[in-house]
Amino acid sequence: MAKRVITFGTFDVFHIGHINILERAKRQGDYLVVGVSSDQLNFEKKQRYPVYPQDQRVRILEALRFVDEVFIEESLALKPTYIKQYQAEVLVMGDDWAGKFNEMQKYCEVIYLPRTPSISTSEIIEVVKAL
Ligand code: C2G
Repeated sequence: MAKRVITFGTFDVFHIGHINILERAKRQGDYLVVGVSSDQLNFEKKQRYPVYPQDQRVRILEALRFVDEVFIEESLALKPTYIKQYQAEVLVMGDDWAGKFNEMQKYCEVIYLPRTPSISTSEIIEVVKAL
């Protein structure tokens, strides 16, 4: 049976760090499911709404050849539900989240991959604002 991998994120103002983590996440198995933070969840996490609305962030992710399925993540607390619903055997996150999802080891393997250095959505927003 295909090994299913799950990952989560906002993926706002899509950039090379997002490509790198998704490509490496896919290599942990055969089928990659991505949970995209809803606009509301992003507001709760970061006290601002994303630049790209959730429907556009979903469409960008769906267009990638190494992403097989995309859904909207409505709440951080629903991780166990999503892991079971999508039958994920592996959860992949960037290491800015290192240790934060160890509780999910009850449901699947949890892997933290190194972030791509020197790029983030927040930095891009600051650079563009300053132009
Ligand atoms: N990322 C990365 N390198 C970067 C920037 C981001 O590897 N330079 C990774 C993050 O570690 C994360 C993914 O890309 O695994 C998505 O990043 P964000 O959109 O910033 O995700 P975040 O808002 O942190 O949401 O339930 C968990 C959260 O929803 C994660």
